[in-house]
Amino acid sequence: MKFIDEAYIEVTAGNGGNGIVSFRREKFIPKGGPDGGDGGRGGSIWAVADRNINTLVDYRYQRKFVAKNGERGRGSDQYGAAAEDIRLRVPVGTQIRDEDSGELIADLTQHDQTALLARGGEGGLGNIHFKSSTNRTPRQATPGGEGEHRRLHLELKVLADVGLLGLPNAGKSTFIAAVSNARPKIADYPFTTLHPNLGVVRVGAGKSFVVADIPGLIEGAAEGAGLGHQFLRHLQRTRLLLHLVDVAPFDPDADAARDARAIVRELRRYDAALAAKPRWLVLNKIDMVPAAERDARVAEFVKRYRGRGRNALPVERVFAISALTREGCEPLCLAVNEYLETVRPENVREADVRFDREVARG
Ligand SMILES: Nc1nc2c(ncn2[C@@H]2O[C@H](COP(=O)(O)OP(=O)(O)OP(=O)(O)O)[C@@H](O)[C@H]2O)c(=O)[nH]1
Ligand SMILES: [Mg+2]
Repeated sequence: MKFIDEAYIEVTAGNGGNGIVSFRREKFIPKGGPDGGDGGRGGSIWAVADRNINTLVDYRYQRKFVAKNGERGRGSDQYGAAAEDIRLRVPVGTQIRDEDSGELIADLTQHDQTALLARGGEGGLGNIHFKSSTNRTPRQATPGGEGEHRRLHLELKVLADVGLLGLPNAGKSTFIAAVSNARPKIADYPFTTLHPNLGVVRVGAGKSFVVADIPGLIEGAAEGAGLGHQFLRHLQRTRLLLHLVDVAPFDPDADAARDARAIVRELRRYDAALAAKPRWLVLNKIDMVPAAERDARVAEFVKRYRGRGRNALPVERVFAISALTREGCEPLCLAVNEYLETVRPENVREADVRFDREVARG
C-alpha cells in the first residue's frame, strides 16, 4: 500500500428536493385541500477517522465526491426521500482545511471521530404547510436548499509522542526497531525510510509512548534535496524530538557536528515551532568508538554542535547509545517516558494509532 499524507478533494453535498403544490382530487370531494409534500434532504458529506487505514492514497485516485439530491415531494401528502450521506474514511491524525479560506474544518485525532464537510440542502416545503383559515388553496411551496460545495486540503500528521530526526543512515529505524514493536526497513544506504513508521515503546507496567521514525533529512531539503522536507509534518504533533547523530560516520571527511547543525537549520526553515520543540541529542553508533575515547568524542561533538555567540544552539540533554547493540537505549527510553509524564498526563492514545506491518515493510 502506498503511503500518501496529502490530498486535495472536492465535495458537493446534495440539494434538497423541492416541496410541491398539489391538491387532493377524490371522487365526491370536489374541493380537496392541499396535499403537496416536502422535498427530502440532500445527502451530506462527512469525514470519519478510522484507525484501520493509515494513508490518504484513496483520495489520490478519487478526488470528487458528490452526494445525491433529495427527492422532490409528491401529492397525497407524500414526502420525498432524503438522500444518503457519504462518509469518507480517513486515517486518525488527518487535518482537513478549506482550500479556499484556509480554515481548519476538522482535526480528527480519535478513532470514529466525525466531521461534517458539506451539508446537504434542506428539503423544500410542500403546500400542505401553507394552508390557513384564509387560504384554503395555497399555491405556495418552497424549493429545496442548495447543498454545500467545498474544495478541501487533507493532510495526515501522524500522532506520536516522540519524533526521530536525523540524517539518512543515522540509525533512526534501527533505533525504533530496537526499542519498540515497529519493524521498519533498515539498510546501509541513505533514504531507506520513505514514510513514517510508528512504534510503541513499553517501559514498565502500563507505561508506554509512541515514537515516529521518519525519512532522513539533509541540508537543502527545503529546496527539495533528498526527499524534501514535507514529511517533517509528522513531527509537528510530537512533544519531544530525538535528534540522532552518527558519531562514527563511514566517510572520513564527514563532519557530524556541522551536519547536525544543518539539520536544525532545515527544521527552522520548515516550521519555527518545530525547531522550538524540546530536542535531545542522541549520539548513535557509539559501539564504533573505542570505550576509552567515547567521553572525549561526545564532549567534542557537543562543543562543536553547540557553537558560540549569536549562532549558539541550545543543548538540552545528550545521550550516547548504540541502536545496534542496544547499549544506552533503555536509560534513554526511561528518561523519555519520565519527561513525557511531566509535560503531559496522557500520552497519545495507542488505541487510535494503527501500526500497519504492511506499510511498515514499505
Ligand atoms: N555500528 C552500528 N551501526 C548502526 C547502528 N545503528 C544503525 N546502524 C547501521 O546504520 C545503517 C543505517 O541504519 P538505518 O536505521 O536504516 O538508518 P536511518 O537513519 O533509518 O536511515 P534512513 O531511513 O535512510 O534515513 C544500517 O546499516 C544499520 O545497521 C549502531 O548503533 N551501530
Ligand atoms: Mg530509516
